[in-house]
Amino acid sequence: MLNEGKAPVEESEIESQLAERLEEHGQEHALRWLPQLNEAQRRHLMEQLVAIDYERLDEFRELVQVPPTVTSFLGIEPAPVERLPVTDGQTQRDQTIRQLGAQALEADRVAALTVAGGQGTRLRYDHPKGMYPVSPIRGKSLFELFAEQILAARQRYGCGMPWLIMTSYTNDDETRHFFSENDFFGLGEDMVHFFIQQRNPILDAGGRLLRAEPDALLLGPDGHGGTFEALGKSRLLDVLRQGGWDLMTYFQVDNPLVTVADERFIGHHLNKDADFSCKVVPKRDPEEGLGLAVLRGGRPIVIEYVDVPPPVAAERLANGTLRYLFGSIAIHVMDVPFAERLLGRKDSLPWHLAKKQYEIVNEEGQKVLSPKGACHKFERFVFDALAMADECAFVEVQRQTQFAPVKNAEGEDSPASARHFMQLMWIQWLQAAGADVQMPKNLDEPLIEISPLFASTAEQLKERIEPGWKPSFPLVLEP
Ligand code: UD2
Repeated sequence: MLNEGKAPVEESEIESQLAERLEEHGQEHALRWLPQLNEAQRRHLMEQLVAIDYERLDEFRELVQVPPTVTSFLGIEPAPVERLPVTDGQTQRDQTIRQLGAQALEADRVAALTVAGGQGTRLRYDHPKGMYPVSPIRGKSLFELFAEQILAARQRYGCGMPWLIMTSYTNDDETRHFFSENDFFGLGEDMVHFFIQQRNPILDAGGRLLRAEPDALLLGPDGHGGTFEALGKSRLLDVLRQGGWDLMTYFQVDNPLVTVADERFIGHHLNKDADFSCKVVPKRDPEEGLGLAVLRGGRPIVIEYVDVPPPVAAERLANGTLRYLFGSIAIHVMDVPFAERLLGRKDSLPWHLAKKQYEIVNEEGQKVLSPKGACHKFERFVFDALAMADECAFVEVQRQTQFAPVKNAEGEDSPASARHFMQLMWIQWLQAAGADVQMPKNLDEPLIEISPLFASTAEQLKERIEPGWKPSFPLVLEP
């Protein structure tokens, strides 16, 4: 929301207008910061203050003062989901639908989009999360694994598949450097497009601006829902349209199991003539941190888990299954024209407020830790776009072959658990392909790694190995 990148304004003009603007928007306290600074610092802070989108700041101040009401569950029901096929009839229908997806890939309609602007605080890794060396034997980074999937899709479908990567102000330089150091993993520099998400001021409980440094505002990325605005600003939607890519396959940087070119998922999206679709899995337990796939007033939406009252999340049907069973694993297909339509709407995505703790600069100019929950951060969620979609397909996928996010340093959803599930999946692929393999007792040791360039799915592995083959471990399959 800072108008960064705008033409510089004359300094005298800035000074004369700034005080007035700050007062008008309840931020006069910021004027007291300026005399404490040297000339260069003063200029830096003034530039940031001038660049604020004050209309949006007013919106945030209002949200701090009158927080949005708790999500009501009246009129909310579980959403219909395209389930995994079980019967022969369903499997046949699924095959036909997969064809639709394969045709779209062959027609070079699909671009990949990764959101990688998050701060990755929980992982305690001091670099962009995509650089994390996650694969069990080769130690390939998340970015490299995705790049190999894209290369594999290009080879398989004869398509161009560009890759759009959303970064943030804090990790953009390092991310770009990583790609250029690795020669863009063979994807071609011109087919990897980085775009930076916007950042918003973080406010105190009175709706007032805060500082992270004596001469810098406390700012935070605007959430993955910022994808649309950032795509618009970067003009990448034009690049997609001109190249004939009218579908985007969207995934988070934290999930090494994602299938980037998923024929079945893309097929369901097209079969339903959807604008925005969503992969879902049955929730592990009521507390699992997945947004719920529901209908509100008959329209599909995702409600973030923090907004679901625990008794609602825990409701069960007579047969014992959770009433709100399906959670979003944050993998989507969206139409490029839909993203363009969203950009044109003033009322696009709502803001969500998170109350957090940050290191801030106090009125005396000292760095202190704010009280817990005292800093108000504003984010948008990409799945809120569903409310503006005409059609949506919620598509069930198998958790263990699609979702093993790297979020925490240890325990559940950590690099160790992701490696465990990657190895589990590859062994199951081998078994499904007819290899003579027992499930090892311990999947926490490095045992197996299959490059996406060798096979990106179980079906592709089946094409590559002989039934009855007895591999020895550790096993690395790569081209
Ligand atoms: C997200 C979903 C949750 C579930 C889960 C699955 C939200 C609000 N919740 O939870 O419903 O699907 O994922 O793993 O999304 N990111 C940015 N810019 C930002 C913030 C995040 O690019 O400003 C990216 C981030 O790099 C990561 C992804 O978005 O790839 C998810 O962010 P998160 O870790 O904050 O989401 P989480 O785990 O709370």
